[in-house]
Amino acid sequence: MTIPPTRSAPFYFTALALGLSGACAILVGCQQASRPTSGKQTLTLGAVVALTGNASLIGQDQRIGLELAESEFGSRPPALSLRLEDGGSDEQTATTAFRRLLQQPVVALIGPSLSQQAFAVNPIADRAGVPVLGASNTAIGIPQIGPFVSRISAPVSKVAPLSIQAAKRLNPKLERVAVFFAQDDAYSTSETKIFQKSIQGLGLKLVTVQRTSTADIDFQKPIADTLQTRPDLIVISALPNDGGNLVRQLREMGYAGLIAAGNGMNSPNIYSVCQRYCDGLLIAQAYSPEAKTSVNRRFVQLYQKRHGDKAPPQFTAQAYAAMQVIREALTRLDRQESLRSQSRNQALATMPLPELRRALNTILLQGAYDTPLGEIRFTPEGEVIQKDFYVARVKMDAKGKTGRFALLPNPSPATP
Ligand code: 1QQ
Repeated sequence: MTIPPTRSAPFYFTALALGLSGACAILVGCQQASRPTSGKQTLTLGAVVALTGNASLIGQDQRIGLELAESEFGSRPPALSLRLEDGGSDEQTATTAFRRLLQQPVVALIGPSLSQQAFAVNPIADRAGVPVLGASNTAIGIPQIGPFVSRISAPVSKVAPLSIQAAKRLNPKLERVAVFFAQDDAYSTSETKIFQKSIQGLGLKLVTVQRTSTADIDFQKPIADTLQTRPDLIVISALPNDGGNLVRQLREMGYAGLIAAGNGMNSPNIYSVCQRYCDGLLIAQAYSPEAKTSVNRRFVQLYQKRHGDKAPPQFTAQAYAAMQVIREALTRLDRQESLRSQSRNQALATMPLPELRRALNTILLQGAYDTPLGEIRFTPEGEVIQKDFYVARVKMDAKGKTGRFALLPNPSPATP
């Protein structure tokens, strides 16, 4: 089974018109009024990922993970079909996508790709009582948006310090650190605080902090200013296009020291932006393709069947894990409801949708999940609890066309 391609607006409005008797301007309100059930044996899960704009290089990885998860888990009872919407890379496009999906009888939502978008759109789903599971939102404060918001993407506080520690191990003489961050992006502003805290915590000297924008493509001036401060490490929090261009221009302008990038550049799709200059980048990871669990082996096998012998990227694994978590929570809920109602099937299909969403949110946060990311649990607030993190160093091929995220030896344990 494949994910239906991103649908155009007319598709959703037609589906909506066919699926509902009577026009409801805000469907969520109608659902609460009439308490409809999902009505079908197949439940619907919505997902909003960046398929256009700056973050689309990340969204492409996420889409693959969702497609693999749907083919692996979609048809297991209770069957789950995925509606994927392009959330773009800005708040407005994500809002439109969320509103479209909330007009469907979705049991939950995955996404949107960016924290910047999540802070804008997750409150809409939260108010409607629809669970939202973030698959790539890492800024501090995401689970605190509301009781229906959780995430499987580990926060910057757990992941970002690891690449600074790795840089220090690679160059023990490291002293002077320059920081760049995109000041108009919530993840970047959140991550840079953690980076700066770890830089100072390790006794390193913060020689300059440069504020950029996710829309920037030319960094000559901030780079020239930075090089005068003679850094031995440059640390970047930005999205793939601006971050990739920054890395390329740093090298073109003669910087030869270490570069650590944050989660915004955590995709092999950056190769087309920074090309051979991506080589050597340090990026901490919330996923290891090398993890020896049977769940991860199965995931890697599914990925490689479609994508050759490449290693699946972190965002693909997180998107897959997000759908797996929702799938398993629904299965547990189905079992619980079947026992309670003593009916063998359709227990969830006959449940009023608002109740189903509420029960799903509750049971989802209570479970433990054996995913390709390792064992995942949640705090009652919806923050992910994950054990293992890693640091990769990008190795480009001689032509600078392709490369790989090579995990550094001695994976670092999570900071407490
Ligand atoms: C966030 C992120 C992005 C860089 C991933 C898509 O971590 O916005 O929270």
